[in-house]
Amino acid sequence: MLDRRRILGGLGMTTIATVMSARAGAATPIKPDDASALLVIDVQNCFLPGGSLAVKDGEQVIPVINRMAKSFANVVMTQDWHTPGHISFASTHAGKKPFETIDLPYGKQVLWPDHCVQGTDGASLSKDLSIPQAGLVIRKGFHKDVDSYSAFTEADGKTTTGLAAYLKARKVSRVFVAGLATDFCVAWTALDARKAGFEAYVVEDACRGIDTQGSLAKAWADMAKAGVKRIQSGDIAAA
Ligand code: VGL
Ligand code: ZN
Repeated sequence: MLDRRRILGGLGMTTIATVMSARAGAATPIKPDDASALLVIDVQNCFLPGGSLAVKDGEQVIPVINRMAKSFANVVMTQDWHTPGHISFASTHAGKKPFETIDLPYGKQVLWPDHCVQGTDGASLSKDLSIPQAGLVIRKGFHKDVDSYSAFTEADGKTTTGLAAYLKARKVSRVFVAGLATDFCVAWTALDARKAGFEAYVVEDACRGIDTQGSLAKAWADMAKAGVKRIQSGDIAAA
């Protein structure tokens, strides 16, 4: 027969407390409140199957995001929104191919296939998104000579999109980031959220990455270093 008192005595109080709090942590879902916002990044036709910059399995994020969004009163969506002949397009630079990089005044730029051109079907948000309460759609990347992966700040590192001020005016202090692509627009958004003083979570199963030249591993490492929390959609309390 097991002697419960002897087992507990052997473990010691600290061990028991640690085991219990670890269990409680795993079992306690995060409950989005009025100070929380979901940022749904670039779920646009160009990044979905058949699109010009299709992200592998990108469509799989949509049901996850739709489900998770029901738990959020505050939702902001973003839309990559480039001019024709945008500086981030390989086609703009003679002799350059997609996924090559060039040096621009603001830093290194990966060159992409033409994508998300203003007003085109490819730039439309997916018709399968179902987030009627979304309060703001923020467009980015519309300056011809500057890219903007981040929903907060353009790639020049200084031009703001206004998102931080909007969220602060709404008394939002923590953001949950989901969408496409993990290693570019999602990661840059989460990193800038930290720089702007927000608590930031990236919901891994609600994102998919492009992964070019080690970009996905680097993005997760940069995010960990910046204090971005990596969670799963199941960690958020269902509506
Ligand atoms: C994105 C590459 C170029 C993204 C946007 O949404 O992650 N990636 N433009
Ligand atoms: Zn883009």
